[in-house]
Amino acid sequence: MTVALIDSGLGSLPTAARLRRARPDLDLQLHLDPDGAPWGPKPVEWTVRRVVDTARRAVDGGAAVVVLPCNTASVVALAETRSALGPSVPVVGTVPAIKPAARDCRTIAVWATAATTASSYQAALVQQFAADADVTAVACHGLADAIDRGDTDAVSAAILSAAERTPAHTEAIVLGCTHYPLVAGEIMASLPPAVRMYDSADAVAAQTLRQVDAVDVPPGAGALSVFLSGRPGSLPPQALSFEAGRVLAGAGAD
Ligand code: DGN
Repeated sequence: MTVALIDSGLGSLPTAARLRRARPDLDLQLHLDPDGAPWGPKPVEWTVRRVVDTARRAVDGGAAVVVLPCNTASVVALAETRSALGPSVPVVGTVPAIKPAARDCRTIAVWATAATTASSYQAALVQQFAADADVTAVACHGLADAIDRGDTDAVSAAILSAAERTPAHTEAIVLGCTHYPLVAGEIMASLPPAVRMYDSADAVAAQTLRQVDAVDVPPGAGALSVFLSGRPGSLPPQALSFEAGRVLAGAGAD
């Protein structure tokens, strides 16, 4: 039995790195969708179908716990994925880390895909946990896709554009897309040094480990299986490095 992580591309790597560190024996399935990525600009119904179909395949392939280490997939498809898989398969979702940021800071910018920043889910999180804070949503057009493609110029341009739309007095930035920790250094360099950064990978990994214990996933051999949509040539270039262990190390995960 395995734990399946489903994202459009490389966004599952920070969470996979933390799971690996905590439980090196766990067998992991990584599902990447180079044919369908990016999910952010897709119609909601399309993303729901894509995520639910992938989750069903993961369970058919032996997944005992399914993780959506992807804010976009979670805000649009978490409820549907849970109801499609039924109560015996826990599904762990991801939401922008607005709650911990609002505990520490009063002015917050949430960097995320357009689908996440426009979602009622994010609005509800702000209402629930950051009603007293000044929260700015910054849609980072093309950033997740540029990270998947390893296009460093497009990554820099998207970060610059987002930094320009981040208010000058911002105290905390929430990385509300799981791809963004992979370029955390460049994001931090684009902002004043005092800005604090929050992401969801620790919380998602911790919740996944609780579910692994709850359904009693037996120890595995630490195998890592990567499932890709489309043709083998559609593998994102960084995933090749990841298979050689370099992206996990380079991502630093913390
Ligand atoms: N990693 C996904 C997220 O957290 O929203 C990005 C999804 C996409 O394809 N843009």
